[in-house]
Amino acid sequence: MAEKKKDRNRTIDPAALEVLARTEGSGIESAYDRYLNMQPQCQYGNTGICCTICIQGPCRITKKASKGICGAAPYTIVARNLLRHVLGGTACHSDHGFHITMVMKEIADGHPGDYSITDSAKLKMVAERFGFPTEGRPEQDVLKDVVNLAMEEFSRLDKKVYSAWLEKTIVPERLEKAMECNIMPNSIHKTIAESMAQTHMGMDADPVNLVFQSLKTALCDYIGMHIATDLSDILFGTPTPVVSEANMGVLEEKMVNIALHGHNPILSEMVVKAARDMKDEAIAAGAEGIKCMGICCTGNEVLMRQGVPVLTNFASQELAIMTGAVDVMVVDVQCIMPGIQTVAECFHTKIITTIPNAKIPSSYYVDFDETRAQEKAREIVGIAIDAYKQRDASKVSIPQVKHKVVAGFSLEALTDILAAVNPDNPIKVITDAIDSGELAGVCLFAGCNNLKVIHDGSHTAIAKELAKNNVLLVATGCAAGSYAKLGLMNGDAVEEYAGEGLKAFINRLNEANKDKLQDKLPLIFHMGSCVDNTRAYDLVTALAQEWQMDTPKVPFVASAPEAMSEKAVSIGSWVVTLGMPVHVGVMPPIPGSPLVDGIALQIAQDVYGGYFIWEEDPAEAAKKLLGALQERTWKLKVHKMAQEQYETDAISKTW
Ligand code: NFS
Ligand code: SF4
Repeated sequence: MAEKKKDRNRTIDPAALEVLARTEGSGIESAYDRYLNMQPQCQYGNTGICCTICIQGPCRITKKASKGICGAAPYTIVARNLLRHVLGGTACHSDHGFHITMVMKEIADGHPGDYSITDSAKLKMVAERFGFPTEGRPEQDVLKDVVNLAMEEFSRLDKKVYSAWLEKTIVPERLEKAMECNIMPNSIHKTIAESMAQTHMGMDADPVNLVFQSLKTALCDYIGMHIATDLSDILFGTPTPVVSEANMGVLEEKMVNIALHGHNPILSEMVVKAARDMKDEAIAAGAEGIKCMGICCTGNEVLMRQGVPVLTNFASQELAIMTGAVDVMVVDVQCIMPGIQTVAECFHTKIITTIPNAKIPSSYYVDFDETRAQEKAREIVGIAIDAYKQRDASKVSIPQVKHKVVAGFSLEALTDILAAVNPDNPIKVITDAIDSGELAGVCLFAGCNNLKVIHDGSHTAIAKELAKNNVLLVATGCAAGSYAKLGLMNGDAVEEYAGEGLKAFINRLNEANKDKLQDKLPLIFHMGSCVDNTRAYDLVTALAQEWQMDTPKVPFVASAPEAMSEKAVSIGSWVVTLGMPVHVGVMPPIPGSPLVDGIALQIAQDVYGGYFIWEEDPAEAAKKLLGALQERTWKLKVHKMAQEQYETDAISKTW
């Protein structure tokens, strides 16, 4: 490990490697250089036993100082830091959901601006989920009901009323569990405030209490994300299969290249539209046209709905600029390295920030006012066309690396594909394949890049091993970005990497859908951005409903091989709470307290059925994920046999 950390080429992405090789010694710095400069990283911080909650600190736990100045024990410090991480993630996802809710409110109030309802069927589905009448009512009235409920999900103060978005999207046993443990949230903003207070100096010192509050906060993360996905679908359409391309080879020398980076489709959808409308202006400037391409989750959003190609994922965002071919990188919120501005200054690239709480010094700032969305998007595209004229051809070097991507698998789209095999009960196509042993279960790959491990390396190694062992694979976020870039999201990858069972399963779907699909189904199904992890969890819920059991029995695992952000911590925490084993491929700052570590690894399983697996080695991680699936498929078989033999109705509730 120590040797590896001296190597600047911490990636397996051939496009990233090419850019790194070309810029070696140029003085243009990226995260790959700064990671090396940062070594060795502080072991107190790494294990979670550093506290900076008050300014008597920093307090670090050593042999000589076994407690903080206030007397906080390591378990308090670790648990409190964990809750702060979950809080950061929850606040970010929820703010994203809230932003979309506010745009929807304008539509409901009759001030749609440049936005409109695209997916009436999804609006109906979401409204009916909450019992709002839809038949014969104007769409705007139905939307008003949904938006008012969404707003309450953020702001409700009544202690006796609980989150409807959570209650109505999980199985009843999970709801019971959340109520029983007193972690069922009333609303997002109330819980965030509660947790912030709970982590102040001299507040909660009880690690178990802090961990439960982390889970309650994480459930708010789920609610905020689910709202974000549902409302984005209503606004921009529920994704259906699309064919596109990924990696830096999507940049084109003769086009105005616009990189869309961040998370919220409210902005990126508008820029894509403006770019389509302004082709003539680009031609007048000497280009052949305008090409939009995505980075991180806003890239996933516009890939899923518009087929916009993927430029790169989190760790290599600065390297994309180093190709010299990006004219504008327009960003909204989250996962935007401030380092992009410094790199852009070595080229003609303009960085455009757009959101009041996510600015970068020296960048262009275009205040993205949703009431003038198209006008603002056109302003951004205009800056890109101007920048194109200043492009220095001698600095342009585009790695010729790209792969075909088949994406767009919302749960609705997946259900539609399954329905071609079993129109009466589509989800049974998956449960039957697991029951028969054709599939070994389902794995969701999620999460970021983290240069503590080799960029894209853990993602791909684990996925290939699971595919070989017939696990059905779905992905979101920058994990999906890795697979798209490296050619694992197309039909060829099925031929190359799928085990016999998985291959037979996917080919059966291909065959049944051959008149409908533009291309063959991929090895790994792209379910969207990080907020769309709720799509993957809705799949868990659908499987549990079909088997008529609680989620901890479903042979489903999640893996974040290269987790980095606070959002990854909050997602991992709700996935565990909702019953799934979650592998994390980068050690989180927890082992400084064996007590909190034990809760995450073991006690969580006793209480919730879900638990964490920390494993940095990809081969070991694959074994552990397969083991977790095997345990569940084996138990499922035993329960089913007992059920048939003794004619009991439901599968027992315990796991
Ligand atoms: Ni998710 Fe998406 Fe990527 Fe990680 Fe960041 S972009 S919200 S946090 S780095 S996967
Ligand atoms: Fe130190 Fe306690 Fe302050 Fe933390 S809260 S910095 S442990 S004195």
